[in-house]
Amino acid sequence: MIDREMEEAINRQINEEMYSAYLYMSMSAHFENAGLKGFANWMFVQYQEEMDHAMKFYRYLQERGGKVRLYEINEPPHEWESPLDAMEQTLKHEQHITKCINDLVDLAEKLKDRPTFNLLQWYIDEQVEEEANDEEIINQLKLIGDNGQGLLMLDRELAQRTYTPIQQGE
Ligand code: OFO
Repeated sequence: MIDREMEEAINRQINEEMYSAYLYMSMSAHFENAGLKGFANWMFVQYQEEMDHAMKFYRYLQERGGKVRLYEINEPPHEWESPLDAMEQTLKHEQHITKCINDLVDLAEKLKDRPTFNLLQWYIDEQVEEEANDEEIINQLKLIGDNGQGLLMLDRELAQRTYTPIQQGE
């Protein structure tokens, strides 16, 4: 049976992941309206991955005999000044999520909760990958500057991203 303090912290993290999903779905809609279908696709895949992150915690909590509580999800922004602005906000948000995961690791250590500590290793790796992906796109956007042709090429590249569901127990 999972410790109550950890149960509450994971429920809060489910909410963080749901907000992440909401944020990226909002960005996807924004890019769709802006005619950048590749960026819209990339963000939609990101939205799907965030739902997986939430569900991985959700299932884990149930496996450990915890009670899932779903809290209210904050309203995300609807507009961004430019693709660079949206990607910089994405990176900033992911850095916040990394901090949340690190705090959960600290709590797992404090409570000597080894199963949760193990689970969190997956999220730590995922955060490294997410921040690196965002940084790569930000660097490309900075190189592109206001070159419309370059932006369209990047948009085409981002259209290639596909969603691979995470396996349970992965
Ligand atoms: Fe973007 O990693 Fe979950 O929130």
